[in-house]
Amino acid sequence: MRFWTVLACLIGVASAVPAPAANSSATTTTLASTSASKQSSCQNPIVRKEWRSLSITQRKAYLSAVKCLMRKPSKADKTLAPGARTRYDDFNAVHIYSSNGLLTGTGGIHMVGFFLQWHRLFVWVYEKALRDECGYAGAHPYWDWTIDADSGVNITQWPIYDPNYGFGGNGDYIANLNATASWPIVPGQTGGGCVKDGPFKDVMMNVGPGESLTYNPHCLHRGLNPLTIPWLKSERVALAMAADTYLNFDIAMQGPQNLDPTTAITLFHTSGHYVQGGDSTDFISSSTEPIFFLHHTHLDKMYWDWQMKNASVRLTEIGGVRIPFHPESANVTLNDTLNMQWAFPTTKIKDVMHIQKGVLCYDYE
Ligand SMILES: [Cu+2]
Repeated sequence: MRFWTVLACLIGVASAVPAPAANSSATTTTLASTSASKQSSCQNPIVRKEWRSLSITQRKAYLSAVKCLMRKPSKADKTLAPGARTRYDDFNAVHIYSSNGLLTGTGGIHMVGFFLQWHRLFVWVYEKALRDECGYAGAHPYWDWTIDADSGVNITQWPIYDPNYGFGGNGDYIANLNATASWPIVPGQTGGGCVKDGPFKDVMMNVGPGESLTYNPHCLHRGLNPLTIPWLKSERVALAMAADTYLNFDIAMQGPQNLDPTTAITLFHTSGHYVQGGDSTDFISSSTEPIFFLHHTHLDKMYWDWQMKNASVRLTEIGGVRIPFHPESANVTLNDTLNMQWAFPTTKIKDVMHIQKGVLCYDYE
């Protein structure tokens, strides 16, 4: 019920709240141009592959690099993220910190025109940490959930949830999730408790739930949700890929500005989070779930594929609101900036529009 109330409230007050001239993500620093000019040429882009195209050895190497981030000490700005203890917490905290403002409709990185570009850069920075700090030699994998959704295979048997070669499966069944969860629970979750097997069974997440950045060690919660599967089928992606403008593509990915809670689950950005259930359903701290990064890499691949269908237009096409649920707020431009807080220099949107130019250097298989 809270989602309904919160969303109804923020839509209700939308027109009464003056849109700030620029939000925190529109702050420029000279670091941005420094980092952009550093990578002026991209000769050997690393190639991102679908999770099951990785060999078992490569999957294990990826998973142990993620666990390495969960052991390495935090480098986060402790005034902003006092609860962060590990490098994984740092990334979770960047997402939590940057998501602030969604519930009040005052800012953040969701339901805004730069949602896709912010998450594109975020995955890049995470991929860099896996490679530079944890010895991962590969590119970041993506999870194409359409393969699983189209297959008809029982969700508990999906390779991504494999206990030995994947992220592990469901959490313990919790009867009354609504009473304890940090985010309103959509129907259909089959678990909700701590993950019981796989590499993340005993890990501790120290920030979240919701907007909390204080020290709060907790397990990774999951509740696999088969009711999300119809929204993850390839026919849904095909509809998005047929979008004629950036705005329509963006709406197909994350929803319209008058997003209704009952339709949120029918949009595959949301359903790709909700299918894991548990922490993944938390709009603010969904990054507690390590699959977050494979889901968002998949969204980025779709965005790239869509851009390449009409590159001369779509490599510079941008738009959408700067402030969530504020249709009257200024439109996003290529000179607006993406703020990764302490994790990466502030970067202009135009420097992440091409995945082999500006600050980025990767490709998709
Ligand atoms: Cu996000």
